[in-house]
Formats: sequence, C-alpha cells, structure tokens
Amino acid sequence: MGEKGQAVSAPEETLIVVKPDAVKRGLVGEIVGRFEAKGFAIKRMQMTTMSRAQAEDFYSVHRDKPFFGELVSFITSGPVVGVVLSGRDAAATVRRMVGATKSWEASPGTIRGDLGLGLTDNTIHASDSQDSFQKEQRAFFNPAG
Ligand code: 3AN
Repeated sequence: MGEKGQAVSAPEETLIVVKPDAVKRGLVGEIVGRFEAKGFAIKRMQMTTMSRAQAEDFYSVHRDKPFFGELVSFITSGPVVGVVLSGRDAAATVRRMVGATKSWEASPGTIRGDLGLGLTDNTIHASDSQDSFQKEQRAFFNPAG
C-alpha cells in the first residue's frame, strides 16, 4: 500500500507505434515527448517500414474487420516508430493519453484530439492490454521470416 492507502501498481510496459501520417508530419518528437513529460521511461525505440507480412501479423486481431486491408496498406506506407514505454499502469494510462479512435471526436488534450482528424491515419497505435503488448512487441521488433 502506498500513501493514503492506495494499492501501488508495479511499473508496467506497453508499446506505442507512431504511424506513417505522424512521422511524415514531423510529429515523432511531439508524441514521444508527451510520454516522457508524463513520466514514462523509454525502454526501446526503433524506426522501421513494416513489411506486409509483418503488418498482417501485428494487426492480426483485426483480420476479419472490413478495414483490415486499408489498415495494413496504411501502416506499411512509410516509416513508423515503435517505442516500448514503462511506467505505472502503462497500457491504460497511455491509451487515455492517446484518445478516441476517431481523431475528430477525440478529446482536446489527447494526442489524437490535438494532432489529427483521421481514422485509419490517426497518428498513433497503442497496445490495449498486456497480452496485446506481448504479441505486438514480438511482431514489431522480432518479425518472423
Ligand atoms: P485503437 O487504435 O483506438 O485501439 P482499434 O483497435 O479499434 O482502435 O482499431 C485499430 C485501428 O484500425 C485504428 N487505430 C484505426 O487506424 C483503424 N480503424 C478502426 N476502426 C476503423 C474503421 N471503421 N475504418 C477504418 N479504420 C479503422
């Protein structure tokens, strides 16, 4: 238990990927800087252009969605920057900072709310759970083949 009796959660890791639209617009520093300013530690960071097979693996939970083809085409369209962040309740906290999927509806103060208007091109991906983080981290940093 910590101050005022709240349970203290151990630092957790999560993955963000700065998407091709944000890299093209020169927003890597702005986006990564928000997480640094919040107090997250950068554990790993890599720029890459994902292959189609890598992107299909990375986004495999969306394989049956109607927008899967569009999503894979977009994420492979240019360089992206993957960052492993560590900090308290990382996955949930980072996703609150990222904001709603539809950028035009995302709250001001969030990354999507402040920096874009897109849906597929919504500036950033963030893992939504520890299971997703483990799977996406492997697909991003250690692609098969
Ligand atoms: P989030 O990134 O907010 O977790 P998800 O996991 O529902 O959103 O969707 C994954 C990605 O798929 C989104 N970041 C977005 O780029 C894209 N996407 C989600 N819904 C749609 C849609 N209806 N049409 C096109 N692309 C979509």
